[in-house]
Amino acid sequence: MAHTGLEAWVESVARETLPVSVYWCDGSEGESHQLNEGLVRSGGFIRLNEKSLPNCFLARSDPRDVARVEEQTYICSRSPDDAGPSNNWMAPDEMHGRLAGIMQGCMRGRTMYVVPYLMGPPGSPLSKVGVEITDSPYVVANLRIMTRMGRVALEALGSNGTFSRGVHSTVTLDPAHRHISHFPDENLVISCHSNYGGNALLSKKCFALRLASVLARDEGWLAEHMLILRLTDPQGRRTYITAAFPSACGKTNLAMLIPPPRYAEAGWRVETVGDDIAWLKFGTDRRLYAINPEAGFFGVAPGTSSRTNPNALQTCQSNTIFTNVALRPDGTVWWEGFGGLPPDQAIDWRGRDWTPNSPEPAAHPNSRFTAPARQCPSIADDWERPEGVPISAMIFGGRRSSVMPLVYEAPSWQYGVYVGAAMASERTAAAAGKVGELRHDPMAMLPFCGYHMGDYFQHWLDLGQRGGAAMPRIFHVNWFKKDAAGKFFWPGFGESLRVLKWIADRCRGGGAATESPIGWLPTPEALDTAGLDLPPHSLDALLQVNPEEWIAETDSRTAFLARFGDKLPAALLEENTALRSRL
Ligand code: GTP
Ligand code: SPV
Ligand code: MN
Repeated sequence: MAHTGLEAWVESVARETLPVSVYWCDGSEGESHQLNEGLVRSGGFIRLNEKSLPNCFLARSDPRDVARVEEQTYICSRSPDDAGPSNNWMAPDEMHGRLAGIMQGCMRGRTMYVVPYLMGPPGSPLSKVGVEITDSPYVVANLRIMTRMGRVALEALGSNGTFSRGVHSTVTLDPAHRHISHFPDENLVISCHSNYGGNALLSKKCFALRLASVLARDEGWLAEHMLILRLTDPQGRRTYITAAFPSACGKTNLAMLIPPPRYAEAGWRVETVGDDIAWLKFGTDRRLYAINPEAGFFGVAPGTSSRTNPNALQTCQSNTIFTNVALRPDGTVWWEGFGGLPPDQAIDWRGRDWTPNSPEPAAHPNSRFTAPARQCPSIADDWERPEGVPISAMIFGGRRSSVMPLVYEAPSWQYGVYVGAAMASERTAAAAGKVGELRHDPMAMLPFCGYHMGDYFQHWLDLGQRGGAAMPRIFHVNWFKKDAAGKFFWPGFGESLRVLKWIADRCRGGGAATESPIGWLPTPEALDTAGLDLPPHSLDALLQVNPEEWIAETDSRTAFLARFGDKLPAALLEENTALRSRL
């Protein structure tokens, strides 16, 4: 049965954008094949080596269109007070007016694709439908991997279901006219002049985080920038953990962690439920249950190797789109941190000849792979469980070369919310801006919260009231502390299982800990370092809480939290003041 609201909207967008044709995606294999063939013919895709990388393609973006653009991302809620100080705001009417000038006739000579997609497992009460209209076949090919696309979504929608709307056009890719505009009151996103993941795959950050966070506030749940993993101990006991790290700070890697051999032999296992976004709702037992709304991974390529993340590498051996990586003469791909020797020659992400002597990296630092989650060797067998998985621990963390210890635990939900609100991390290449600069990024949601973050913190506190003792425990981790020579103290990757083990122990009432002004730290004995070969004093440095540094940290938090004005929950300021006096 047709959905008249959907059809009317599609017609109205076509009347405005004037495409030569309108194509409704059904999500079938045949359709995907035709789309990819078309992209190869037009030069949008380069087919990779059919033997070693079957059905894989390389795409090169416009060199000015390689990351999210936070300066050109807008939350157009009714009042600026609804968007809050961390978002760019424009009045909805004004933005609609501005966009009308851009979108009028923008699809002339192009096909307009209508892409219905389902976020979340089929049949899940937590799942939601979105429809993206786009003139980019690259976007359609990516959405087919990242979401459950086509017929399955229309079936979930029925003839009168509600859906989130997205309109996307590459127009001319002119950076000066780029707009990623969200209209929370209309459940609508309009995105123009970019073809990059987070700006153009509107299912992901635009719907599943920015618009969904508003729905979550209104409906009493959470839409978060979090991985979801399942940790199994040698007794077969499962602990489900979420972790919120800012972009390019290790979510995909932690979600696909392979335990060090000694642990693997003992029976420890990490399995992947999601690597970027979690939707969390209360179950009837008052626990929080999480689903991964996505069906694929849009992962950072550089640094992904058979040493650091073999699961990710195996996931992208077939049916994968690589964007802005380097091409080897044999039709395979390469990037910095691939492992082994660099190729003698390659074509870089901009299509230029490259050798190891070239001054610039061969792959863009934010180059990505788009791969189906079901191909991941570590995918959990319950990753599509309609009810979601029950969460025992939530981890916050970021890139901090100093101050932050390897791990600590918040003694209460309220303090944990404060820990998340006070998070900061060094900037990465995932968004345009200066890499390395320290910035506050509450809950790793600064670029993704679709409403006033003061209200967002209060929402977190309210959920804690509702869940009471059944709420997950909250932890903070930092894999990125550096020594005086600039080397990471912590080996990270698989070895971080040692930290997950302590976290799981804590959730079961075990795991030795010492009280510190900032929260519970593992005792040096509780954190197993056997076989790690850490230089002397590294563990001390990793677990150190330096009062002078921390006093400066609390002062920077005071200044940051003040930005949220009257809407900042008093409890968070009180936690900050109390921490400062404990120090
Ligand atoms: P988004 O997809 O942007 O949200 O990123 P993400 O949080 O999933 O980050 P990802 O796991 O892709 O890691 C980004 C970069 O950090 C990669 O280059 C990794 O190699 C590196 N990285 C991840 N985990 C660790 C770690 O434990 N230690 C160190 N030193 N680097 C890490
Ligand atoms: C991120 O930047 O956090 C990503 C990539 O996961 S994007 O989808 O572009 O936002
Ligand atoms: Mn992300």
